[in-house]
Amino acid sequence: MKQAIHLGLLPSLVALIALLAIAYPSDAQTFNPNLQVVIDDTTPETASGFTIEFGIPKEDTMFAGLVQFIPRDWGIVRGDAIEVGTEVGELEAQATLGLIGGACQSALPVLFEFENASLDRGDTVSFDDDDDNGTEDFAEDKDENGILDGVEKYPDFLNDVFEDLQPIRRTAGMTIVAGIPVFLQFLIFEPGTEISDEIPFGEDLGYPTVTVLQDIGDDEAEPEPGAITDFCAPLSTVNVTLGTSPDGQPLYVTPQNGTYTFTTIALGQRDADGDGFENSLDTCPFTINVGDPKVTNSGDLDSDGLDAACDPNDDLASGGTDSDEDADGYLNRQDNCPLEPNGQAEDNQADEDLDQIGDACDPDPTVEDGELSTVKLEEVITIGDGTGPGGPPSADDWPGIHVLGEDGSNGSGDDGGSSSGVIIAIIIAVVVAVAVIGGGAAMMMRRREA
Ligand SMILES: [Ca+2]
Ligand SMILES: [Ca+2]
Ligand SMILES: [Ca+2]
Ligand SMILES: [Ca+2]
Repeated sequence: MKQAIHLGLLPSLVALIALLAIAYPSDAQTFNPNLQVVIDDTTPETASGFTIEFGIPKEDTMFAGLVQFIPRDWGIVRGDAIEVGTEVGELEAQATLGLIGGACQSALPVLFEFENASLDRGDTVSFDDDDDNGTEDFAEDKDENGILDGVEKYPDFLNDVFEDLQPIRRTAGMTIVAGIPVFLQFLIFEPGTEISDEIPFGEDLGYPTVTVLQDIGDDEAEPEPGAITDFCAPLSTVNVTLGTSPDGQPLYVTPQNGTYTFTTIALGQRDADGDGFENSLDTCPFTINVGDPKVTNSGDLDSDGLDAACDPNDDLASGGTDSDEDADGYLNRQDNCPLEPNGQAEDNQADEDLDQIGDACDPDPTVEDGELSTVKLEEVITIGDGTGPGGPPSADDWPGIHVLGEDGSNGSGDDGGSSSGVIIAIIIAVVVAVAVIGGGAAMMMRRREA
């Protein structure tokens, strides 16, 4: 009965799809994120917070990486001068997800409340459930002091991802999405710290702030099949950073009278066939899609999540519907090779070049397919009347404030020989947690030994 109804609709659907195909030949890939920075109080040398809004419009590819820079003369109170567990801000996001193989169009609001987190790289906590009690160790509060262990201790994978780089501040928060603890961190490094080949980390840009979502970037992390099968644009985020803690301690201090630039460098995900759908979203990464994976049943007559452009059987009448075409445990929309078995029993979604196309179906697994679009966004902020020469706030007046080059931990110029031969996969700033839960959807850049 149900099938008969579907069949009746077939001719009109085919006609509609043909029309759409004519109207929209192949959309070129676009990546035009937007940025807005608002300072709470622009009085010079005053404890003040700021709000950063970042968004990606619906028609764009999702971002692969995001690093925000705080101007180098800004006053940043060091994380080790702020009590661990102190409330320091929050992030509100509206994410777009694909659930259980459906179109990527489900809006999900997410809220993270952030605390100042430990910088002690020698006192670590695991991102796995090492003690086998059913909860990942970072998401527990073993000493019951009200502070999450991932805040109180340094997640061990950060030492693998960033090697010997010591952040000057770490902000962390957890929220639960679909029953899964999702951990979001911001790590602030000294200006000039070289974190990725893909991003110009010029010292003049200021303090790089790297967003770390879950344990993306950890070579040891294993993807798992899950209910969240896609993570795509549109995305909107509002990140509120407090200037003063609830008990009155300054956290950020405005610089002297002058003008300053907040910079964001965002990388758009790769789209091998240039059809406007990034590889992670595109079930046919090398063929222009018939439909739009952000629209229900578009270009997918048998509704199995696999676009007609590469579905070996997109025909309802002959029973083509198969939400896991290669029967490897990953639904088509989540599978980085929907037509080649590469599930947990095989190579478990291995993707050596991190282009979101699995090794099992990547024509050259060591050469990335598609370009990373790079966008540099700048927002000029006026402090005071903006006529002064600028400069940092006085360290004498603001205890605990970071002074450039003073701690020598990882300042510019000393990182040339410091990294080992290990390839560092670094993160991505995915503001919303769910990408990783989507399994195999790790979005990352990597740093190679020079
Ligand atoms: Ca395609
Ligand atoms: Ca299909
Ligand atoms: Ca597969
Ligand atoms: Ca690949």
